[in-house]
Amino acid sequence: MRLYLINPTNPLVSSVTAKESRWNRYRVWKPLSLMVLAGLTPPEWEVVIVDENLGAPDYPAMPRPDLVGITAFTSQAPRAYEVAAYFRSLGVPVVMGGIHATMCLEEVLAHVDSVVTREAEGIWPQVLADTRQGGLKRQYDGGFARISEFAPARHDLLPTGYAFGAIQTTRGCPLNCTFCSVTAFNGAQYRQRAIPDVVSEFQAIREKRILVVDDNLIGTRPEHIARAKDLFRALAHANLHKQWIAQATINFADDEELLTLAAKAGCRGVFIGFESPSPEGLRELGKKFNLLKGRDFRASVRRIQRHSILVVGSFIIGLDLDQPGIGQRIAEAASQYGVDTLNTLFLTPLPGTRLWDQMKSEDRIALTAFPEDWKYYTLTFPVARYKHLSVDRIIQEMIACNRRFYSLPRLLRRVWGGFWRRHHPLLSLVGNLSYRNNSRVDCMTYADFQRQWHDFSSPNRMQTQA
Ligand code: B12
Ligand code: SF4
Repeated sequence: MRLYLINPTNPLVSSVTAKESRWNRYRVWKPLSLMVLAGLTPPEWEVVIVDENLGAPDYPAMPRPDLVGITAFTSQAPRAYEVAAYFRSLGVPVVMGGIHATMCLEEVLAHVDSVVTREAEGIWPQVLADTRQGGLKRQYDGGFARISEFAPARHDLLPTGYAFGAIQTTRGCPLNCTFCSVTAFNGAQYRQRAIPDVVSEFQAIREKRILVVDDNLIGTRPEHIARAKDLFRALAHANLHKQWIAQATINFADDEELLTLAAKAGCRGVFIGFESPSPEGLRELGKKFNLLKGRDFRASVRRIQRHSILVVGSFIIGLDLDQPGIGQRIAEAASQYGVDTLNTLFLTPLPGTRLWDQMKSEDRIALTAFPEDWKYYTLTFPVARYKHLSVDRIIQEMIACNRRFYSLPRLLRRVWGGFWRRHHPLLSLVGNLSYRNNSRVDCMTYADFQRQWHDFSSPNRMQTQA
């Protein structure tokens, strides 16, 4: 039995990044979901993982599979449906799973033979058994997996050449920010894998650098932090010589022992969502966790950096309270906090989020010709109608934000500061140049997007309910 597991590209993202940027963002990260599915697949199946971010293969030249499994974030859905249509035209059954399939079940069912909602661990062997017996069902629900019983991902199935390997150590987030899909998709309960399993999977990863994909590696409660410390101790003890980056909330900075252990375990960078420069903005986004009284973001960032851990700060433009000038304000706030690199995104209603429900009820979702328009749901296009910012204005704000933060004098000052404080100046330089370059490529993409904007708003364009 032959199984193809496919990560579809987003042509919009990859056509820009592959052709014009040396730092193709989506080539560096491995599709962990498919490696996990492969790990859950019994040995009688021959598994091939296809990551279209490396270039779509010549499918007709490949041997005919018995089953195709496709994963997709929302922004990948249009291409996912093209791939599904091709294999279905050959009579090969196609099953789709992942976040988009879960949040837009009806739409996805119209394009594939079978859909697996939520997490696959508990149900994938059943899907494969049903396929073998010719009884594939239209719909399966995996629910929330018992994370303590994870099978290790198949890290051997993708070619080398990615900048980062990938691993997951926890799932779920209790915070449920308005714009984020994680609580709706993975649940509010923070679930942690057994530490020895994580260490041995770390060991199995060939890449020297690893992305820990957890939405919040350290969690929010004292027992989560205690577990994170145990994990870091175990990783340091195993002496793996791996460097890794992760996502965490700002409380990462609050515990010196945690930071020391993280650095010893190989942590080199952390991605932190600051989201908005103002407390009102944080309240609007439901990110109350960042509102802790007396929090000094600059001091917190410095404490992390003192352990030679770089900080990537993430912000969002397009909140209801954001007025013209917000781009500059974000750049200033990020500089003031002292983050090493800044990643600013447009507020985007993703299906299944609280923000989606709110904007939908207020008729503020602008790009609604689905599934085609999903390709713009990358958080790098303004797909909604924002309260105080027209489409041209919000794009200007984004450009102003990046121009200011990544201006050469600021960039050099940051990198020099890092050099002085000895926290990985080379990494900081590469990160800054990469973001600076990407933001220039984005300007060209915005120009195309703006040219097409009047078509987007045309009443003749098909409106499809998600
Ligand atoms: C790592 C990550 C990335 C990596 C992706 C690497 C890769 N190629 O997979 C990078 C950094 C590239 C990335 C990019 C983006 N990401 Co991202 N990312 C994540 C993150 C943090 C973890 C995903 C992960 O690897 N999980 C571990 C695996 C094991 O879990 P999983 O993918 O959910 O897979 C399980 C199930 O879903 C299911 N499953 C999945 N696929 C399939 C397929 C089949 C056939 C079956 C049966 C089951 C199945 O089985 C798996 C095991 O249970 C998630 C947050 C999250 N918790 O999901 C956000 C998340 C997926 N990203 C998100 C977004 C918005 C993006 C971007 C669009 C925007 C951005 N700038 O971040 C871009 C995508 C651009 C594009 N290509 O179009 C959103 C997606 C929401 C949505 N509705 O699409 C999420 C949920 C975060 C959020 N805040 O809401 N991301
Ligand atoms: S943005 Fe981060 S903290 Fe907020 S719900 Fe998503 S994963 Fe949790």
